[in-house]
Amino acid sequence: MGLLEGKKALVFGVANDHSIAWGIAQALHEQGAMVGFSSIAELLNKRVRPLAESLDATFIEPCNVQNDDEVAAVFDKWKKQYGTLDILVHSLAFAGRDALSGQFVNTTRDQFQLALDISAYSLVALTRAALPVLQAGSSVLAMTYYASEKYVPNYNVMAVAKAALEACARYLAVDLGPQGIRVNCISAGPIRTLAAQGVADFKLMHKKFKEVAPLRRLITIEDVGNAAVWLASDLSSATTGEVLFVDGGVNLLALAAPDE
Ligand code: NAD
Ligand code: 0WE
Repeated sequence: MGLLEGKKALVFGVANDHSIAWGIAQALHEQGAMVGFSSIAELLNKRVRPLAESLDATFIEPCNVQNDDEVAAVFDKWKKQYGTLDILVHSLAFAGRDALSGQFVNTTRDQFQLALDISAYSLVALTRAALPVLQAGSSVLAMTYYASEKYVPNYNVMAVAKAALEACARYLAVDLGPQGIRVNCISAGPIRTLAAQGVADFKLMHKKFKEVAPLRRLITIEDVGNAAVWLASDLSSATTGEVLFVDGGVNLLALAAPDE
C-alpha cells in the first residue's frame, strides 16, 4: 500500500522528462497518488501530455502563472472534476536570461519584477486559488535553491526571488496552519534540467558539487521526488514553513573538506 493512496496531486512546472516536477510527479504516482498536470500552453501538447498520459493523468491544463484568469480557470476546473486537492506542487521559476549573468547591481526594474512575479508571487497566487479545494491534511510544496541564503555566481535576481519564495512559504504556512494545510520548500542541489541549460559554468558547478558534497554525488530528480513524497504524506504531519535540503549535505559546508 502506497504512502499517498487515495490522495490527489496537481503538479505545476513539467517542461520535459528532465524536469524536477516530473521527478516529483512520478514519485507521487508510485506511492499511489492520482496526479494532474499544469504547464504553459506551448509545452502542453508536444511535451507534457505524453508524460502525463504515461501516469494515467486525466487532468492536463494550461496555465501561465502570470495570468490571474488562467490560474483561476485551472482550479475551477479541478474543483468541478475532483472536488478536493491534497497535494499542490509549485516547481517553476523564470528570470530573463540577461539577468542571470554579469553583475547583480545592473538588474533592471523589469527584470526584477518578472523574476519575482513568476518565481515567488505565483506561489501565493496558486495557493490562494487552490484554497477552495485544499483541506485539512493538504500539503503545498515549492522548489527553492540555496542561493537564497548564500551568494552563488550569476544566480543574481533569482536569488532574491528564491528568498522571497521561502518567505512566502513561511507566511502561507502561518496563514493556513489553523486549517491543517502545510506549506514547505525543498532546496535541491544543481540538476541538469531545461532551466539549467545554458547557465554559465553549470558543468563546472556540477563537477565541483560532486567533489565537495558530503555524499560525493550529484542530486537526481528521483532524490527530490522521494523527499516530496515525505512532505506530501501524513508522515510529515507536524512540519510546515520549512526548507528541506536535498543537496547531499552541501549547505552545511563553511569550507570543503580537503581531498583524502
Ligand atoms: P524546468 O525548466 O524543467 O522547469 C521550470 C518550469 O517553469 C518549466 O516547466 C516552465 O514552463 C515553467 N515556467 C516558467 N515560466 C512560467 C510561467 N510564467 N507560468 C507557468 N510555468 C512557467 O527546470 P527545473 O530545474 O525542473 O525547475 C523547477 C524548479 O526547481 C524551479 O523553481 C527551479 O528554480 C527549482 N530548482 C532547480 C534546480 C536545478 O538545479 N535545476 C535546483 C534547485 C531548485
Ligand atoms: O533555479 C534554477 C533555474 C532558474 C532559472 C534558469 C533560467 C535559465 C534560462 C530561471 N530562469 C532562467 N531563464 C532562462 O532564460 N536553478 C537552481 C538552476 C540554476 O540556474 C542558475 C544556476 C543554477 C544552479 C543560474 C545561474 C547560476 C547558477
